[in-house]
Amino acid sequence: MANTLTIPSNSPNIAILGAGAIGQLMYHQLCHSDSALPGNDTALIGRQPHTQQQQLQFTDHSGLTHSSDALILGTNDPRLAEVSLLLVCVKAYQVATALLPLLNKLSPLCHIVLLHNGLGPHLVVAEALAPHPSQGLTLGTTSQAALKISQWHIKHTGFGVTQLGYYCGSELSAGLKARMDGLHRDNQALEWHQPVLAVLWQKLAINAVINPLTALHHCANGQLANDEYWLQIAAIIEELVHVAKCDGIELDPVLISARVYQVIKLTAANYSSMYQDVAHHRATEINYINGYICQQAQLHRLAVPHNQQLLEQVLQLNPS
Ligand code: KPL
Repeated sequence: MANTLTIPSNSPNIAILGAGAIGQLMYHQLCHSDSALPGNDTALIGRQPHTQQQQLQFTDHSGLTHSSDALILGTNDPRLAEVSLLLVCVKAYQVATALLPLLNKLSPLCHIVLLHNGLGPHLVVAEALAPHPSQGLTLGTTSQAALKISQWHIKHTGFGVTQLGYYCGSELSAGLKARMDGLHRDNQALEWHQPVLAVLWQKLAINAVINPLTALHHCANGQLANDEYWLQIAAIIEELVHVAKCDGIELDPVLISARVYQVIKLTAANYSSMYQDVAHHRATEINYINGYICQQAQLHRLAVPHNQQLLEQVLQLNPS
Protein backbone atom coordinates (compact mmCIF):
# COMPACT_ATOMS: atom_id res chain seq x y z
CA MET A 1 0.00 0.00 0.00
CA ALA A 2 1.34 3.44 -0.94
CA ASN A 3 2.39 5.58 1.99
CA THR A 4 0.80 8.98 1.26
CA LEU A 5 1.98 11.93 3.31
CA THR A 6 -0.61 14.55 4.07
CA ILE A 7 0.63 18.11 4.46
CA PRO A 8 -0.46 19.41 7.86
CA SER A 9 -2.22 22.77 7.94
CA ASN A 10 -0.53 26.03 9.06
CA SER A 11 2.32 25.55 6.60
CA PRO A 12 4.91 28.30 6.84
CA ASN A 13 5.55 30.45 3.79
CA ILE A 14 9.01 31.52 4.96
CA ALA A 15 11.56 29.28 6.67
CA ILE A 16 14.92 30.11 8.18
CA LEU A 17 17.60 27.45 8.06
CA GLY A 18 19.93 27.92 11.01
CA ALA A 19 18.67 28.80 14.47
CA GLY A 20 21.83 30.61 15.56
CA ALA A 21 21.87 34.24 16.66
CA ILE A 22 21.38 35.72 13.16
CA GLY A 23 18.74 33.11 12.20
CA GLN A 24 16.71 33.89 15.32
CA LEU A 25 17.17 37.63 14.77
CA MET A 26 15.78 37.33 11.23
CA TYR A 27 12.91 35.24 12.60
CA HIS A 28 11.91 37.90 15.14
CA GLN A 29 12.26 40.71 12.63
CA LEU A 30 10.18 38.93 9.97
CA CYS A 31 7.48 37.90 12.48
CA HIS A 32 7.11 41.40 13.86
CA SER A 33 7.40 43.38 10.66
CA ASP A 34 4.57 45.47 9.20
CA SER A 35 4.49 43.11 6.21
CA ALA A 36 3.92 40.04 8.46
CA LEU A 37 0.61 38.34 7.77
CA PRO A 38 -1.94 37.71 10.51
CA GLY A 39 -1.04 34.37 12.03
CA ASN A 40 2.57 33.35 11.76
CA ASP A 41 3.85 32.51 8.28
CA THR A 42 7.49 32.06 9.37
CA ALA A 43 9.29 29.05 10.88
CA LEU A 44 12.81 28.01 11.72
CA ILE A 45 14.30 24.77 10.42
CA GLY A 46 16.19 22.76 13.04
CA ARG A 47 18.78 20.01 12.75
CA GLN A 48 16.49 17.24 13.97
CA PRO A 49 14.25 15.22 11.62
CA HIS A 50 11.17 15.87 13.78
CA THR A 51 9.27 19.14 14.21
CA GLN A 52 8.84 20.86 17.55
CA GLN A 53 7.24 23.95 19.01
CA GLN A 54 9.67 26.14 20.94
CA GLN A 55 9.34 29.25 23.06
CA LEU A 56 11.83 31.90 21.93
CA GLN A 57 12.98 35.01 23.76
CA PHE A 58 14.19 38.16 22.09
CA THR A 59 15.76 41.06 23.96
CA ASP A 60 15.47 44.11 21.74
CA HIS A 61 17.82 47.11 21.51
CA SER A 62 15.94 48.91 24.28
CA GLY A 63 16.43 45.97 26.66
CA LEU A 64 12.81 44.72 26.52
CA THR A 65 12.43 40.94 26.32
CA HIS A 66 9.65 39.48 24.17
CA SER A 67 8.54 35.83 24.13
CA SER A 68 7.03 33.99 21.20
CA ASP A 69 6.16 30.45 20.22
CA ALA A 70 8.03 29.29 17.14
CA LEU A 71 7.60 26.29 14.90
CA ILE A 72 10.96 24.54 14.47
CA LEU A 73 10.42 22.44 11.38
CA GLY A 74 12.16 19.09 11.30
CA THR A 75 14.21 18.18 8.25
CA ASN A 76 11.65 15.45 7.43
CA ASP A 77 8.55 17.64 7.76
CA PRO A 78 6.50 17.55 4.52
CA ARG A 79 5.62 21.22 5.09
CA LEU A 80 9.11 22.04 3.71
CA ALA A 81 7.51 21.56 0.29
CA GLU A 82 5.19 24.52 1.03
CA VAL A 83 7.95 27.02 1.80
CA SER A 84 8.23 29.81 -0.80
CA LEU A 85 11.24 31.57 0.68
CA LEU A 86 14.15 29.88 2.45
CA LEU A 87 16.57 32.14 4.29
CA VAL A 88 19.86 30.33 4.95
CA CYS A 89 21.51 31.77 8.07
CA VAL A 90 24.14 29.14 8.86
CA LYS A 91 27.88 29.81 8.81
CA ALA A 92 29.58 29.73 5.41
CA TYR A 93 31.19 26.35 6.12
CA GLN A 94 27.79 24.80 6.98
CA VAL A 95 25.86 25.97 3.88
CA ALA A 96 26.53 22.94 1.66
CA THR A 97 25.93 20.28 4.33
CA ALA A 98 22.82 21.98 5.75
CA LEU A 99 21.17 23.09 2.50
CA LEU A 100 21.97 20.54 -0.23
CA PRO A 101 20.16 17.58 1.44
CA LEU A 102 17.01 19.76 1.73
CA LEU A 103 16.87 20.86 -1.91
CA ASN A 104 14.79 17.91 -3.16
CA LYS A 105 12.33 18.41 -0.26
CA LEU A 106 11.61 22.01 -1.24
CA SER A 107 9.03 23.30 -3.70
CA PRO A 108 10.34 23.64 -7.31
CA LEU A 109 9.38 27.33 -6.93
CA CYS A 110 11.16 27.97 -3.63
CA HIS A 111 13.51 30.99 -3.61
CA ILE A 112 16.69 30.66 -1.56
CA VAL A 113 18.54 33.51 0.14
CA LEU A 114 22.09 32.98 1.45
CA LEU A 115 23.09 35.29 4.29
CA HIS A 116 26.55 34.60 5.67
CA ASN A 117 30.01 36.15 5.92
CA GLY A 118 32.46 35.39 3.13
CA LEU A 119 32.06 34.05 -0.39
CA GLY A 120 32.22 30.65 -2.04
CA PRO A 121 29.11 28.68 -1.03
CA HIS A 122 27.08 30.57 -3.68
CA LEU A 123 29.07 28.74 -6.38
CA VAL A 124 28.17 25.32 -4.96
CA VAL A 125 24.50 26.24 -4.43
CA ALA A 126 24.16 27.83 -7.90
CA GLU A 127 25.55 24.63 -9.44
CA ALA A 128 23.10 22.48 -7.44
CA LEU A 129 20.19 24.71 -8.53
CA ALA A 130 21.17 24.78 -12.22
CA PRO A 131 18.91 21.81 -13.16
CA HIS A 132 15.97 23.56 -11.38
CA PRO A 133 15.73 27.01 -13.00
CA SER A 134 12.30 27.67 -11.46
CA GLN A 135 14.05 27.94 -8.09
CA GLY A 136 16.07 31.09 -7.59
CA LEU A 137 19.01 32.34 -5.56
CA THR A 138 19.49 35.69 -3.85
CA LEU A 139 22.70 36.53 -2.00
CA GLY A 140 23.07 38.86 0.91
CA THR A 141 25.02 39.99 3.88
CA THR A 142 24.07 41.68 7.11
CA SER A 143 26.02 43.87 9.48
CA GLN A 144 23.40 43.48 12.20
CA ALA A 145 24.64 41.73 15.30
CA ALA A 146 22.98 39.49 17.87
CA LEU A 147 24.26 37.55 20.83
CA LYS A 148 23.00 34.18 22.02
CA ILE A 149 22.20 34.40 25.72
CA SER A 150 21.02 30.80 25.75
CA GLN A 151 19.97 28.39 22.98
CA TRP A 152 16.58 30.05 22.46
CA HIS A 153 17.23 33.55 23.82
CA ILE A 154 19.03 36.17 21.77
CA LYS A 155 19.84 39.81 22.33
CA HIS A 156 20.00 42.35 19.52
CA THR A 157 23.44 43.92 19.99
CA GLY A 158 24.15 45.86 16.84
CA PHE A 159 22.42 47.81 14.14
CA GLY A 160 23.63 47.61 10.61
CA VAL A 161 22.70 47.44 7.00
CA THR A 162 21.38 44.27 5.30
CA GLN A 163 22.28 44.12 1.60
CA LEU A 164 20.62 41.71 -0.80
CA GLY A 165 20.53 41.04 -4.52
CA TYR A 166 19.36 38.47 -7.03
CA TYR A 167 22.03 36.04 -8.25
CA CYS A 168 20.56 33.27 -10.49
CA GLY A 169 17.50 31.20 -11.41
CA SER A 170 14.01 32.66 -11.05
CA GLU A 171 13.78 36.13 -9.58
CA LEU A 172 12.23 36.79 -6.19
CA SER A 173 8.52 37.60 -6.58
CA ALA A 174 7.34 41.12 -5.73
CA GLY A 175 5.32 39.71 -2.80
CA LEU A 176 8.30 37.95 -1.23
CA LYS A 177 10.51 40.97 -1.85
CA ALA A 178 7.98 43.10 0.03
CA ARG A 179 8.02 40.52 2.83
CA MET A 180 11.85 40.72 2.98
CA ASP A 181 11.52 44.50 3.20
CA GLY A 182 10.05 43.75 6.62
CA LEU A 183 13.65 43.31 7.76
CA HIS A 184 13.90 47.07 7.40
CA ARG A 185 12.66 48.09 10.83
CA ASP A 186 13.91 50.08 13.84
CA ASN A 187 15.71 52.35 11.33
CA GLN A 188 17.86 49.53 10.01
CA ALA A 189 18.66 49.81 6.35
CA LEU A 190 17.73 47.08 3.90
CA GLU A 191 19.26 47.63 0.47
CA TRP A 192 18.72 45.79 -2.81
CA HIS A 193 21.72 45.78 -5.15
CA GLN A 194 21.99 44.67 -8.73
CA PRO A 195 24.45 43.16 -9.46
CA VAL A 196 25.00 41.92 -5.94
CA LEU A 197 28.57 40.59 -6.12
CA ALA A 198 30.25 44.00 -5.84
CA VAL A 199 28.65 44.66 -2.44
CA LEU A 200 29.55 41.16 -1.28
CA TRP A 201 33.20 41.79 -2.23
CA GLN A 202 32.98 45.07 -0.30
CA LYS A 203 31.77 43.18 2.77
CA LEU A 204 34.46 40.56 2.10
CA ALA A 205 37.05 43.34 2.40
CA ILE A 206 35.64 44.38 5.79
CA ASN A 207 35.75 40.79 7.04
CA ALA A 208 39.15 40.05 5.45
CA VAL A 209 40.68 42.87 7.49
CA ILE A 210 38.77 42.89 10.78
CA ASN A 211 38.10 39.19 11.39
CA PRO A 212 41.59 37.64 11.14
CA LEU A 213 43.43 40.61 12.68
CA THR A 214 41.17 40.74 15.75
CA ALA A 215 41.40 36.95 16.13
CA LEU A 216 45.20 36.98 15.86
CA HIS A 217 45.77 40.03 18.08
CA HIS A 218 43.02 39.15 20.62
CA CYS A 219 41.48 42.57 20.39
CA ALA A 220 38.21 44.41 19.87
CA ASN A 221 37.55 45.80 16.39
CA GLY A 222 38.42 49.38 17.43
CA GLN A 223 42.09 48.57 18.12
CA LEU A 224 42.66 48.13 14.37
CA ALA A 225 42.41 51.91 13.96
CA ASN A 226 45.90 52.14 15.54
CA ASP A 227 48.74 53.18 13.22
CA GLU A 228 50.61 49.89 13.72
CA TYR A 229 48.03 48.06 11.53
CA TRP A 230 47.85 50.65 8.76
CA LEU A 231 50.35 49.10 6.33
CA GLN A 232 49.03 45.57 6.73
CA ILE A 233 45.42 46.70 6.25
CA ALA A 234 46.38 48.62 3.10
CA ALA A 235 48.15 45.52 1.72
CA ILE A 236 45.19 43.18 2.43
CA ILE A 237 42.85 45.58 0.62
CA GLU A 238 45.21 46.11 -2.31
CA GLU A 239 45.47 42.36 -2.91
CA LEU A 240 41.69 41.91 -2.61
CA VAL A 241 40.96 44.73 -5.07
CA HIS A 242 43.35 43.17 -7.59
CA VAL A 243 41.75 39.70 -7.30
CA ALA A 244 38.24 41.19 -7.53
CA LYS A 245 39.23 43.00 -10.73
CA CYS A 246 40.36 39.72 -12.30
CA ASP A 247 36.99 38.27 -11.21
CA GLY A 248 35.24 41.07 -13.11
CA ILE A 249 34.43 43.22 -10.06
CA GLU A 250 35.74 46.80 -10.07
CA LEU A 251 36.32 48.15 -6.57
CA ASP A 252 37.76 51.54 -5.64
CA PRO A 253 40.55 50.90 -3.09
CA VAL A 254 40.11 54.36 -1.54
CA LEU A 255 36.38 53.81 -0.96
CA ILE A 256 36.97 50.26 0.29
CA SER A 257 39.58 51.47 2.75
CA ALA A 258 37.29 54.28 3.96
CA ARG A 259 34.45 51.76 4.47
CA VAL A 260 36.74 49.34 6.36
CA TYR A 261 37.85 52.12 8.73
CA GLN A 262 34.25 53.31 9.12
CA VAL A 263 33.19 49.80 10.25
CA ILE A 264 36.21 49.59 12.58
CA LYS A 265 35.00 52.82 14.17
CA LEU A 266 31.28 51.94 14.22
CA THR A 267 31.94 48.52 15.79
CA ALA A 268 34.92 49.64 17.91
CA ALA A 269 33.73 47.93 21.09
CA ASN A 270 32.63 44.69 19.36
CA TYR A 271 34.59 41.48 19.18
CA SER A 272 34.42 40.09 15.64
CA SER A 273 32.72 36.78 14.90
CA MET A 274 36.14 35.23 14.15
CA TYR A 275 37.58 36.48 17.46
CA GLN A 276 34.61 34.80 19.19
CA ASP A 277 34.88 31.59 17.16
CA VAL A 278 38.56 31.26 18.07
CA ALA A 279 37.90 32.12 21.73
CA HIS A 280 35.23 29.39 21.91
CA HIS A 281 37.36 26.84 19.94
CA ARG A 282 34.81 26.75 17.12
CA ALA A 283 35.57 26.45 13.40
CA THR A 284 36.06 29.86 11.77
CA GLU A 285 34.94 31.21 8.38
CA ILE A 286 38.56 31.96 7.36
CA ASN A 287 38.41 29.57 4.35
CA TYR A 288 35.52 31.64 2.94
CA ILE A 289 37.05 35.05 3.72
CA ASN A 290 40.83 35.34 3.18
CA GLY A 291 40.72 31.74 1.91
CA TYR A 292 38.30 32.74 -0.87
CA ILE A 293 40.63 35.59 -1.89
CA CYS A 294 43.54 33.10 -2.04
CA GLN A 295 41.48 30.56 -4.00
CA GLN A 296 40.41 33.14 -6.62
CA ALA A 297 43.97 34.55 -6.74
CA GLN A 298 45.26 31.08 -7.56
CA LEU A 299 42.76 30.78 -10.43
CA HIS A 300 44.07 34.07 -11.84
CA ARG A 301 47.73 33.20 -11.02
CA LEU A 302 48.09 36.17 -8.69
CA ALA A 303 50.23 36.30 -5.55
CA VAL A 304 48.38 37.43 -2.40
CA PRO A 305 51.01 36.93 0.34
CA HIS A 306 49.25 39.02 3.01
CA ASN A 307 45.94 37.20 2.69
CA GLN A 308 47.76 33.86 2.44
CA GLN A 309 49.65 34.56 5.65
CA LEU A 310 46.46 35.48 7.53
CA LEU A 311 44.79 32.31 6.25
CA GLU A 312 47.65 30.14 7.48
CA GLN A 313 47.95 31.92 10.84
CA VAL A 314 44.23 31.62 11.62
CA LEU A 315 44.17 27.98 10.53
CA GLN A 316 47.01 27.37 12.99
CA LEU A 317 44.97 28.93 15.80
CA ASN A 318 41.96 26.83 15.01
CA PRO A 319 41.74 24.32 12.14
CA SER A 320 38.51 24.98 10.18
O1 KPL B 1 30.82 41.04 10.23
C1 KPL B 1 31.55 41.24 11.16
C2 KPL B 1 31.98 40.05 11.94
O2 KPL B 1 32.39 40.17 13.09
O3 KPL B 1 31.88 38.95 11.39
C3 KPL B 1 32.08 42.62 11.46
C4 KPL B 1 31.46 43.60 10.50
C5 KPL B 1 33.56 42.61 11.31
C6 KPL B 1 31.69 43.13 12.81
O4 KPL B 1 32.38 42.58 13.86
